[in-house]
Amino acid sequence: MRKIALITGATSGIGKETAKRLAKDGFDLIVTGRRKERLGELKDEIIKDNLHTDVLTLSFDIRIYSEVEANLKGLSGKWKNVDVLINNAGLAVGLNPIHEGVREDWERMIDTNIKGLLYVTRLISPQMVERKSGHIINIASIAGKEVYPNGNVYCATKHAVDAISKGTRMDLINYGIKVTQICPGFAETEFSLVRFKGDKDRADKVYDGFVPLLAEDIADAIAYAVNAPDHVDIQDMLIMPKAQASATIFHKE
Ligand code: NDP
Ligand code: 8X3
Repeated sequence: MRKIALITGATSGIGKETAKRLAKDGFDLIVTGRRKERLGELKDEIIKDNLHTDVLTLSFDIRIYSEVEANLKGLSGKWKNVDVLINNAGLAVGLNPIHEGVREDWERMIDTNIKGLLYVTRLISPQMVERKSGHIINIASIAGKEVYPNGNVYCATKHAVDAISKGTRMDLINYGIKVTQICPGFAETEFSLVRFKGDKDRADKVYDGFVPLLAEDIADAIAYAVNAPDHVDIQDMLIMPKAQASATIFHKE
């Protein structure tokens, strides 16, 4: 039987490339995000390249529990049994010192990166527990390993993901469920455009002078963890561009 992967935040970047990659690896897919049109385009693209792939698109805001619940509790038929959950939806908004922080930015990050991830995990994990099988992959960050200047609240949300990944692994170990955390360094996606609220010049400058990761590089890592033998759990992967040594140390040409 074909396995099912649910990927949050599949309208762009890492989530989108992961959907395309897992379709090639034989998964049927549930892809989510707010931008409905993009989900439709992704579905068309995947089906065009992988005729046998079944794709379900669900458009909702991960911050709003009632929307998450309506979409995920309503899953029916084969879609109820998600084999792999990839908690990828997330964002940074702003890059300010704490005393100049914008409350709405903090709330967007906390509500998306922590609460949204928890909502989805809470709704999807019980059927994994019941079936004693499943794999949860959380996309954290180098920002969940280190704190950098002005990263305060974003780093806090990714440190929270780190704690949630460890706690989830402990809580689900007796049910045969694997938990993987993937921690990328700088990857060129829409991440910086979102962080700098649509300021493309500022976003592009982030990647000046070095070769950043591509979304495909992280999709490859996710596929490696997903396709590992049953007895192997890839628990935590830190993946950086060659030119990045830490959250703040880069070799730029
Ligand atoms: P993108 O901005 O390209 O993609 C983010 C995805 O998250 C989009 O599909 C977006 O969908 C979704 N999303 C954001 N907010 C919501 C929401 N409220 N409800 C539903 N979906 C939402 O960035 P990346 O691909 O880079 O980011 C993916 C993950 O990787 C994030 O968790 C990020 O923190 C993490 N990461 C990224 C790094 C990087 O350098 N790029 C490095 C380390 C970690 P939509 O807007 O359609 O809702
Ligand atoms: C995204 C990478 O270093 O901007 O999580 O936080 S960083």
